[in-house]
Amino acid sequence: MNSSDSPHKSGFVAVVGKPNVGKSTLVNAYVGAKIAIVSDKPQTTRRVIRGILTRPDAQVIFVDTPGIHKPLHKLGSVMVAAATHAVNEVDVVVFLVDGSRMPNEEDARIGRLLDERCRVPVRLALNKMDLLKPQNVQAVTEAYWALAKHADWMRLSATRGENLDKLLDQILARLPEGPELYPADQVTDQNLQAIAAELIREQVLARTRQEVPHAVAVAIEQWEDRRADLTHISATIYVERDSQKAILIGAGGAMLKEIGQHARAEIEPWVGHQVYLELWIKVWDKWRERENSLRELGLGTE
Ligand SMILES: Nc1nc2c(ncn2[C@@H]2O[C@H](COP(=O)(O)OP(=O)(O)OP(=O)(O)O)[C@@H](O)[C@H]2O)c(=O)[nH]1
Ligand SMILES: [Mg+2]
Repeated sequence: MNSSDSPHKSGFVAVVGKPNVGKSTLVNAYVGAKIAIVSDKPQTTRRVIRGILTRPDAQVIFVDTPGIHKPLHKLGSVMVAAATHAVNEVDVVVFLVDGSRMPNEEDARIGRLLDERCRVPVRLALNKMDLLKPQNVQAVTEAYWALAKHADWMRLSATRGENLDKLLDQILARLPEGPELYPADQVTDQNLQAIAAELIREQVLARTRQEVPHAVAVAIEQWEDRRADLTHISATIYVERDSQKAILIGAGGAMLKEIGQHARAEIEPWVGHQVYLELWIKVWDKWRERENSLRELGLGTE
């Protein structure tokens, strides 16, 4: 029920920016659940994912997007195209930047892209303010503001939850009146299998470096409710080379075991009961370069 007299609002908000600035962290914070995986590696998010915030007076559908970057392979091109497309499918765009450091050419390019292509209101959000040194506040703020002059701006910290309420107020001010578009208890548009695959990939990302995180994809092969309180999940982790497979297996299988244990603990609350997780690792040469492999892994253009 709406406690005030103001009309109920609903709409879509795309969060865009370069990789690793905290887009998924921000969406998760608003939704109150990990609907998008997070890592300290760039290009973690590969697909557009919706995260739904339902309150008595409004439903805000956040659209988390892959970081916009200069793509080096087919997967990268698909990711950037999806993010770019998202800015015109929404009511408001949040241009998220790493406000703890000065902008670079990637931020400037996204600023130009929004200027040229985006026809909806843009909110500039300077994330990671917890890392910003007081003496740099003015220079950093001015440098970003120069990239998005027409946008209202806000400094915030997605990890600490600082100023998220203020940014949300700015967003709500630009959302249209409208009814709930999703059931009030739904937090994302992804199905359980997609969430599970991502939670497995998150555990891989947390434990690998350099090229390995980028070379990993996860596919759910089997999902079987063996008892009312037990689901059996079998998943394949794809990598591009034998050397990467060896890293993921680890000495005596220790790495794979650790990935499985942590992923299972993350998946179980989503499933609502006990999960038996079986993981396989397969080499799929150059899967990121090919249209058919991307399609098969659910990363194609659709
Ligand atoms: N200190 C600090 N770290 C943050 C903040 N927000 C996000 N991070 C960290 O920044 C890193 C990247 O976060 P993500 O949410 O995965 O970034 P993203 O923009 O979704 O990245 P891509 O999906 O690769 O485009 C993670 O290590 C987060 O914990 C913040 O407000 N402060
Ligand atoms: Mg992300």
